[in-house]
Amino acid sequence: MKKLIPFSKLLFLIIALVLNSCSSSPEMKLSEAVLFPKPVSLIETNSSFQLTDQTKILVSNDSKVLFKAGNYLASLLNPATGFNLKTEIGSEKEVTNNIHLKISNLDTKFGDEGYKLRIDEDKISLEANSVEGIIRGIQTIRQVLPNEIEASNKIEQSWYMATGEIQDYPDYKYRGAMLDVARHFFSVDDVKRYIDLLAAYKLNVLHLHLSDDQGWRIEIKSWPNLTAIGGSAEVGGGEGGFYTQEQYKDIVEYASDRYITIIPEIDMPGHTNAALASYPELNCDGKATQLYTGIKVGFSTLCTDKEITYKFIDDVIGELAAITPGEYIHIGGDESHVTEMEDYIYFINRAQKIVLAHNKKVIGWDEIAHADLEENTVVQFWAKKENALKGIAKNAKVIMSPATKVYLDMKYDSLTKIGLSWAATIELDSAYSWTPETFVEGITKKDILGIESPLWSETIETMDDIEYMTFPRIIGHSEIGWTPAENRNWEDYITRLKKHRERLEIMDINYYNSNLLLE
Ligand code: TNX
Repeated sequence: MKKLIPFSKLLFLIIALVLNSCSSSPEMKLSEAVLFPKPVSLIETNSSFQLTDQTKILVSNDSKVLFKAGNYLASLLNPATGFNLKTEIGSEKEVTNNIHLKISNLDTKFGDEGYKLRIDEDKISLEANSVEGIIRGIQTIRQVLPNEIEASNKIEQSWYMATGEIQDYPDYKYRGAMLDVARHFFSVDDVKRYIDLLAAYKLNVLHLHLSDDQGWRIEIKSWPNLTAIGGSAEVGGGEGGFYTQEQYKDIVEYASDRYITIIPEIDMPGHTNAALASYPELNCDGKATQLYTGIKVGFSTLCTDKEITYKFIDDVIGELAAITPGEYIHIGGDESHVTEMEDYIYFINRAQKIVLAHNKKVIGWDEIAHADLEENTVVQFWAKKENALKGIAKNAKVIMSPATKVYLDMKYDSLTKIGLSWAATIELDSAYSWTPETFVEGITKKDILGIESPLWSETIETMDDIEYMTFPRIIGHSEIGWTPAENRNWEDYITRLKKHRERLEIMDINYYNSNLLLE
């Protein structure tokens, strides 16, 4: 007969096992955390830290911005954990079980956005040269936690993080996305959600394309018809809309709390039908145009030889500069097919001077390289490499937005229901497999400010559409901007992205479920 273990002994054994598993830290591997963008270096120490309702977020001095960063971290952790984590001022030595955020003097290679994240069994320390780096590191803390941390409602589970150390800093200092709110208008809440999604992948710029042929989307108090008339249309005949200056400031502040800079664009001298329909005097023939709801490009132009045009630009840029803390204003300059080259150059030269007079620097699409470029003017490469090279020859830095790789409005393949395909269809592998500093012969790393992924909205009508075209391609773009080329490869990327799908689902992102994710 088999010898049975007495019930009391068995009970004791079970209790001992349970107690043991509670008190000691389970072994976990930091290298198994799915991190986007991939960090520069990672060392694992094979244990774990447990986030509990007793964990404190500590900031070492009473810097207001650091305290705010602590509250931002708490706001990311509290919904799913159901905890009520708070930021406190104190030293990490006082207590265990804390997440300590600290400004320190890291090596210059960390710059403003780099960070050092050390996860031990009993505490976490996140250090950076500036709060910007703390905000970037907070995104890594998020990703080291279980996927469920992204849930908007409380989930009953333990919150372990693998221990180790991550040292991380970006390859390029400008890592942006652009949203076209002119062809279709998107609400303040949609823009805020977009900002949150960009922040999670350490992007630091949101360029808002605020005017085009189909709509004018920002209140300009000295030219009220821009929004009263020009704001009332959009592609397909919808009602359009615009941001009041107060709403715009709210967006700017929301972005700035996540250390994302808003770069506003007023496209000129082409792509201006909404303005031309609002004010007859901006037209060479003195007659207002009709509002436009189609998707053709290149048919409109401001009248470049009327003085009122420059008064108009000065007023618009003046009001916009006053509510834009970022250093850049984007003046468009693309596809001005009905402006004579001579007039175009004259116009772009004057427009740059106006922006400078309002203490901002200029960004323009690559065509502006035909003009004389002011010191610090940046050329955004999207189509013609000759233009980008011309800009570089004139001492400009370049933002890399090659339409064939980063245009988020391009279809994934011929079956994609929304989007365009004039430049290419862009599957996940194509979007990921390129390198800014080798993409165009003659454009080298020192010429490049960074990369930006534009989402044009001719066919994009809802937040679901925005998410579908943006995700997951932008995750790849974020990695191209952050992670040095020698640390990136497609196989490793797609393997991590497959594992990341569950998190995208919990984040409720309407992403494109490519066949490449299913194999
Ligand atoms: C070209 S990219 C444009 C936009 C369109 C886009 C559609 C650029 C500077 N101009 O006006 O929306 O193609 O993909």
